[in-house]
Amino acid sequence: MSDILEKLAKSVEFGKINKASPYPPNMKDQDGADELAKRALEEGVSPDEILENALVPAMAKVGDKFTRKEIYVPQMLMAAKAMNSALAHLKPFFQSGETKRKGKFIIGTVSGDLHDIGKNLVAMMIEGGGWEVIDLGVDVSAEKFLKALEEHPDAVVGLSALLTTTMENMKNIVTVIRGKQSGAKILVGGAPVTMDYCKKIGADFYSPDPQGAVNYLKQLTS
Ligand code: B1M
Repeated sequence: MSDILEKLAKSVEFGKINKASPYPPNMKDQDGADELAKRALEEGVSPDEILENALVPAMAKVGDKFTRKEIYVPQMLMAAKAMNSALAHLKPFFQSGETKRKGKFIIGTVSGDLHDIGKNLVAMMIEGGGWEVIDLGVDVSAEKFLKALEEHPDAVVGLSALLTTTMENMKNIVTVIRGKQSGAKILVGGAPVTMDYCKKIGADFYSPDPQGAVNYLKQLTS
């Protein structure tokens, strides 16, 4: 891995948001994820490379350390903030592309779940694929998804869940949507979700990553 990507990955892993941030104390006055992501792009590193070779593996390390109880929620939160400051620089690249909209896509993280980094990435890539994205945020109830769908009846719906507990809420959301809008297309994703689970709860498609979600939407319009 190049030096800059290595430094960027460390910034995310240890929650160093930007140079001004005093956290973590041993990285004081060093560039953080904000400056390093900007510089990597200026040096010609592609947004995909930054994401796949630095940001995503860094977050995986954070998760592993949390599992081993080497870090706790506050450190995980700082890592997420650092990741978001880097992602802000990548966003324009993922959103560029076609201006003519292919359709609408409603996305949200399901009720009880506050994780939004993966959901935001999916939203960015889908927007970059030419779709209008209606992002309902995190902790989104079945009623809120339904209301959005009533306002945008042709939209495809995307549900994200990161917890094994909140994944269960997907089932209720799919049932409520099917009860009122039986023809709606529902895509599900997030680390604990599988194709088997997707079938079990009656959703239409599961994608493990943003590209699979983009491909699914492409296939719907072709
Ligand atoms: Co949380 N957390 N967290 N957390 N957190 C996990 C998910 C966990 C696996 C960590 C661990 O134990 N190793 C664990 C879940 C265990 C489980 O249920 N099996 C966990 C836990 C336990 C918790 C709390 C319960 C901790 C506590 O309070 N004791 C708590 C729950 C809060 C809540 O939601 N109610 C909690 C809180 C938090 C923070 C708030 C501190 C923070 C989130 C900040 C934020 O999102 N703004 C956080 C973080 C950062 C993580 C980890 C470290 C990183 C998540 C992440 O952003 N990954 C995570 C461990 C891990 O993932 N390794 C962990 C990077 C992101 C790019 O990947 O989100 O998987 P991901 O998205 C991917 C794919 O899944 C897919 O595409 C994305 C890009 O490739 N995808 C879709 C996602 N949505 C999709 C939708 C689609 C298609 C694809 O279609 C619609």
